[in-house]
Amino acid sequence: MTDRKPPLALYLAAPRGFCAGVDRAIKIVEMALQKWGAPVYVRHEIVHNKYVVDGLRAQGAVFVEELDDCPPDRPVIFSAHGVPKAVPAEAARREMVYVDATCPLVSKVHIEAERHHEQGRQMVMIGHAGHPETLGTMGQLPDGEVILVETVDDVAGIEVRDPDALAFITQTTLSVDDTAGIVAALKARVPNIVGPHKEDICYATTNRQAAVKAMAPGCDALLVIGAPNSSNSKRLVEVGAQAGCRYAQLVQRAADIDWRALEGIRSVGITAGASAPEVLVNEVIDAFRARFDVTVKPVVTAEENVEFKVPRVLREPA
Ligand code: 0JX
Ligand code: SF4
Repeated sequence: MTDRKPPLALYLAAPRGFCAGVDRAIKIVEMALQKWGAPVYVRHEIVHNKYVVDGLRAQGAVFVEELDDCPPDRPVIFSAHGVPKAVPAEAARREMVYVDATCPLVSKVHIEAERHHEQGRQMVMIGHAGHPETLGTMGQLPDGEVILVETVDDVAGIEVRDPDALAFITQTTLSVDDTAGIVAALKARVPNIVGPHKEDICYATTNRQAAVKAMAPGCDALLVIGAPNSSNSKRLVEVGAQAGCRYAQLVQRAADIDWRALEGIRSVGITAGASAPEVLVNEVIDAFRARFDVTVKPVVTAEENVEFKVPRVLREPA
């Protein structure tokens, strides 16, 4: 009887984990806690990750879903996913101190939507119903002005006011391939539809999916570190499965790993969604090292050097 561990090639995706928008949003909460002290309120999870949220909560952040759940005399921060226009408007009406941590790449889509609307175009948004980013982006325009499309099949059912005055925008965290199919269906149905060059999927989403695509076919299993409510993380699992990995799973932390399902594997791919911190990646790698003789093999498909400025001083609205 030998206690030698079985060999395992551990493919580690790069880029993975935090994107520039997540980094900025978390820093904004930390700066707010420093400036104003606890409690600082945050409308919705600042990013979709329990470890991050629990850490900020321990420092005095209070996470709520609606402005109504915030006292008027404490600062409130809006999450990285963006908010409908009515939210900052209501905060201003209540004379609350607020800071908007919406990712600049989400704000860019908000501006696109407004521009199309001003130019008289009806809007289609490709996104997931009920997701905070979709609610926030659709909420930039008056009710009923944006038609939500989630699938290729939805395209046939949309009611177009004027086929020469239609535009589309997208959520930033969608599957690149699935979205290309929906955009193609929209263009086939309404040839004069206008929109971005491809879609509004951000660099971080695109790069993380490309890394997964590169490694998935050669992996017996793929683990994506991320939360069940994290759109970009869930898309990485789908991309891995579509790219040919037979066992692709989302795990929040090492404790979630189903080791029985991984019995006999010779290779595993590891990546992390844009809201999952590197400390959790290391935790998962350590859990594999405890059970296998691990050789880490980085799979680098892009280099990222995007950084978004964090306001040096968090200002109160005038
Ligand atoms: O659910 P999402 O992927 O939109 O959000 P998450 O997991 O918090 O990721 C970072 C924020 C992304 C905004 O676009
Ligand atoms: Fe911004 Fe993209 Fe990160 Fe979302 S995933 S916060 S859009 S950089």
